[in-house]
Amino acid sequence: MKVLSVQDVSCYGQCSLTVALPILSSYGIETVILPSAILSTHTSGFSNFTCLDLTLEMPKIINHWINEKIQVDAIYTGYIGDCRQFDYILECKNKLLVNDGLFIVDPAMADYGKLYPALSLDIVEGMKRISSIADYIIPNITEACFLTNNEYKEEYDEEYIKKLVNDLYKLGAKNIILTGVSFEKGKIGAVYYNGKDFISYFSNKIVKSYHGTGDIFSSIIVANIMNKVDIKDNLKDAVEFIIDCILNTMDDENHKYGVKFEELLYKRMIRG
Ligand code: PXL
Repeated sequence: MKVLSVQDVSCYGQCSLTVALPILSSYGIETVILPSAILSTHTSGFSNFTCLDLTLEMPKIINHWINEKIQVDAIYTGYIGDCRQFDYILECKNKLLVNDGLFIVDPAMADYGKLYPALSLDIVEGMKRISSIADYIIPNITEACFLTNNEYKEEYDEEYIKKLVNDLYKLGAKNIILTGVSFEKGKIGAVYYNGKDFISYFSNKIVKSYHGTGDIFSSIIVANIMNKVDIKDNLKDAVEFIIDCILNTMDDENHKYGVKFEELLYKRMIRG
């Protein structure tokens, strides 16, 4: 089983490809990567980060793979810093994905009501384009609002969340997993919608947030989809793992840029 992941390499900072690779591997999935850029760190909470954009390398890599007749069972996209790359993502979908392959989009572009610092609104248009033809999308509430032109709210009810997932469904995405949802004080989780079933999983909220947890969440969701895990168990696995990661990190004052997920993956592996 092969998954092609298209997102950046943030060399330091535990997000995007440096979390997708180990997590997908630990779930037994061969991971092919198309790096969109190489950054010294991620862009939230670090200043003066370097960034080498890899847009011009993308067609060369894709053409080589086409010549080698390389095919993948799914494409999983994340943070994209340059809107020219959406055409290359679509080329991957058209030329590298097996016939019944899955196209999975994490429109990683925003949180807490705002776009990430290095991004502009043309990225939102590109994310709309690829989300509209996705088999699965995995946005947080802010990203869902950007994709559907809904107002971002910190306080909301179930109707608001149902409208968001329904608007995402109307946009064209076949399966929606909305993250960071909370209907009750002290609880947080994720909801799933496919045009008919509305499924959710909630756990105890820890009042601390870390960068990169969205990427860890999506990587687990993708890995479980590939392993044909039932959606309710999939939501539970991803939500509980993120909570464990935060608990495992929050006492370490020197570790603020991401979560310490590696020790937990290792513990899962030795427990079998
Ligand atoms: O985790 C999302 C992400 C990925 N890659 C880079 C980022 C961010 C969020 O800010 O800056 C480079």
